[in-house]
Amino acid sequence: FYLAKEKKEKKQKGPKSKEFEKLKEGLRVRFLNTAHIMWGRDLHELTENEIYQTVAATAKQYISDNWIKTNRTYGEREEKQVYYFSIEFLMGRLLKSNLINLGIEEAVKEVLEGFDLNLSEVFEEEPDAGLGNGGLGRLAACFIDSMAAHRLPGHGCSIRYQYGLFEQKIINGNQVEIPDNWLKNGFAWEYRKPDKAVDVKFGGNAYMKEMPDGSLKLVHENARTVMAVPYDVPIVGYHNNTVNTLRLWNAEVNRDFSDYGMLTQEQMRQKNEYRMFVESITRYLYPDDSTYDGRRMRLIQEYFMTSAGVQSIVRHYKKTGMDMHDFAQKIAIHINDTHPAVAVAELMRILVDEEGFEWNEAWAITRNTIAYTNHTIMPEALEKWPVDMFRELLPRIYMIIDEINRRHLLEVRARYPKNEGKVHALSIIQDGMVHMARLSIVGGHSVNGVAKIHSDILKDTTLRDFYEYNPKMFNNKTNGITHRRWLMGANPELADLIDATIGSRRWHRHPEQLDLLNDYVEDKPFLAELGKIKHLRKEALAKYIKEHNGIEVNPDSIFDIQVKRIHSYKRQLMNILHIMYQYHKLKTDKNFDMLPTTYIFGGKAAPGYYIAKETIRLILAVADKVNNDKSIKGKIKIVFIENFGVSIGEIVYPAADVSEQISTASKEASGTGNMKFMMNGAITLGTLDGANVEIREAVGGDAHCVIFGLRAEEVLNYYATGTYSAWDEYNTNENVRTVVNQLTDGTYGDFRSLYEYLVHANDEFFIMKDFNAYAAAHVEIMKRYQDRFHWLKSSAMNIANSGCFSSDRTIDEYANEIWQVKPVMIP
Ligand code: 4GP
Repeated sequence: FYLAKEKKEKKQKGPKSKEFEKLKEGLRVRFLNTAHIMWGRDLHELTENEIYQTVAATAKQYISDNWIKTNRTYGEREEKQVYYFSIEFLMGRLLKSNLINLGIEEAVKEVLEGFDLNLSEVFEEEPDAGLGNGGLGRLAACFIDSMAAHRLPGHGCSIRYQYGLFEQKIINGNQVEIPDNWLKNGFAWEYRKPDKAVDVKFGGNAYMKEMPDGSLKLVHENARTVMAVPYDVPIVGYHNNTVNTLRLWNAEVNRDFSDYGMLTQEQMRQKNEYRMFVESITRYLYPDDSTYDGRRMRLIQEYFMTSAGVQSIVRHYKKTGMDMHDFAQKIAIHINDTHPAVAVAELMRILVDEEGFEWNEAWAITRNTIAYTNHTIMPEALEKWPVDMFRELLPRIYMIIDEINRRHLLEVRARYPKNEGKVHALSIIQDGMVHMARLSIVGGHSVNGVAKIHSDILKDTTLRDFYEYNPKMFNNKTNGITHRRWLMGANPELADLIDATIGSRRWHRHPEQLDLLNDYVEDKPFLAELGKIKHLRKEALAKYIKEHNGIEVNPDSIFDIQVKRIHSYKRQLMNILHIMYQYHKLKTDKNFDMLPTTYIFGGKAAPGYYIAKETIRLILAVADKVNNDKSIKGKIKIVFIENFGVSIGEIVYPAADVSEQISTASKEASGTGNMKFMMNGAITLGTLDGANVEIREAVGGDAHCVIFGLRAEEVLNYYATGTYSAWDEYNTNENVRTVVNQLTDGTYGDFRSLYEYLVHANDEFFIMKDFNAYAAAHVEIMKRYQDRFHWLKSSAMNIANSGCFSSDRTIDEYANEIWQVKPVMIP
């Protein structure tokens, strides 16, 4: 750190290059002008938020030239384009990453200092664009960052939700959900494009009508038309001139809608109802799926964004003058999980109904255009829609899916004569439901999982029949994270240290070159600096915790962190039960000792997910008791960080010593938090699940991570044979029984539902079964932590071998193996 800091200071003190000074002067002038134009007031009269908006607007001036140039180049050169459809894009804040990508962060910082303004404080004014729940949405955000960084013509398509994922407040020891009104001061990065609006149709009747010449024509009558208006967000490439587009769709009333004029009461009522319907479409991320209407709204959202997206792609494509027959050579559409799976039928609809293609040709184009990624094997997330709901909402789309399925089953029956079992397993429409994963597979040319083990499980179990039917289309693309945000942005001191140590910044563009650090993993001066930086990040998190939770934590204790959505399979419950166990030992066993540890949790529970909310309540109740017990001399501190999201993550990941990745093996498709921790030098304490398997491989085995617990085969075998008995486990495992009993004996309050869930509902995710192994893994962690040299070496090994988990690597694989797109230089 000091090495790096010294170098940086020298750089700062020395005469700056002329170019840098010119850049600063340009920025200064633009900044002042922008402030005057936007607000009509003097700089010193502006609020902090107005300053933020001014800085963002200034940065946009450096972006827009390149945006225009990028679009022009793509069009002129007729380059193949990728569109990444995702119902979530969890972008977080954009100012810092845009400044980093533009290469003007340092200059902006200095210009602001000239006005007595602090850039870090300006960053804090930006609301997180929380248009996602968790892994899937954050992955999409990392992917568009990497596409732009690698000059790939790749764009995002999603929804402009008026309210993002709820804001989590902890009130009286419980999670409370507050609407996330993130747009209240406007979104600085969006550009409304009303001229690019398209119409999306819902409901009505669709049928084929015979024309006088004997041909058949599709008629779709009495549909409700919703206007989809795009809001475009520029996605800035890293130190190149590429600026791609994230297009977010907003639902608005029809062009000819007006509530003026002479209307009868009935007409007024209909208008109001229509307006309410339209405005509800893009209001909330993830409408309440516990009700029929909530689920129906989700399907409306899915078709809304997908139809708008596909229509606008086709429209733009035709405008460039290219031949629709070449569509699949020039366009790739990626569907991020099944939410945009209706793209298959929507593209067919456009090709057949509007462009006059014959079915087979349209089908070939559609299949060659579309590819699908699966993100979870959790059955509740594998989308199925009741036929009745589907047909009523999307009559023409249903007709098309029915026809796709009819033709598909003809092939299936030819392949497997007299095997109705196969027909059942492979049919898109089955038992009154439309199966979206099946539609995605049949209608595309590629299916991938998101980590090796996950892709294997898809082939062997979840999608086995489809794998046997068409093995060639299955592949794996292990997830990644953008190292620009999660290392260079979140941990600049570490980035500086890496630069100074390996004597090169090439890894900024080629993250695989982080492996040059492998030469230094035993270098004592380097390790000493690494240790200091970790301490610095821990102090920063301790300060955040003090300010937000009022809890004093010791930066010299082990920071053991689990941050992610709260879900039974992720087993936050096992984590807190183990802390209860340690506390119990401290209180009752004189021979027991442990290293001081700060256990940090963060994550949101879905509003209707009772067990997850009870888990939060338990964590908070245990924290309350343990943190206030002076007799244990601060050996354990427990912190629940409220409202965990992208921006808070940027403070949390760099501060971890231990990364808790403890899902039941086979359940976590990949995980990406595990990669963020690793890249910042935390040691993984995990099961052999998701990308943990590959993290272990990358760091060279068990010496630099701690693996425990049931393996995926064992878990799947227990499920298949039904031979796990939680009751027996409870009765024979004393450690577990002691703490599980504390759920109901009043030690922390009444947590009967959790007790029942474990003991009588058969502990679905093997918490009790894995408990002893988990406790032993913690003992191992503490043993290793005491050997400072080896601990730091492990930390360095993790950083040095994290390059393959950059989303730049992942995106290159998608580009080469699925999309067939090439980088395009923007002049
Ligand atoms: C998540 C998976 O649970 C996680 O393992 C994976 O890393 C991530 O997708 C990105 O691939 N799934 C979801 C979801 O977020 O909504 O299904």
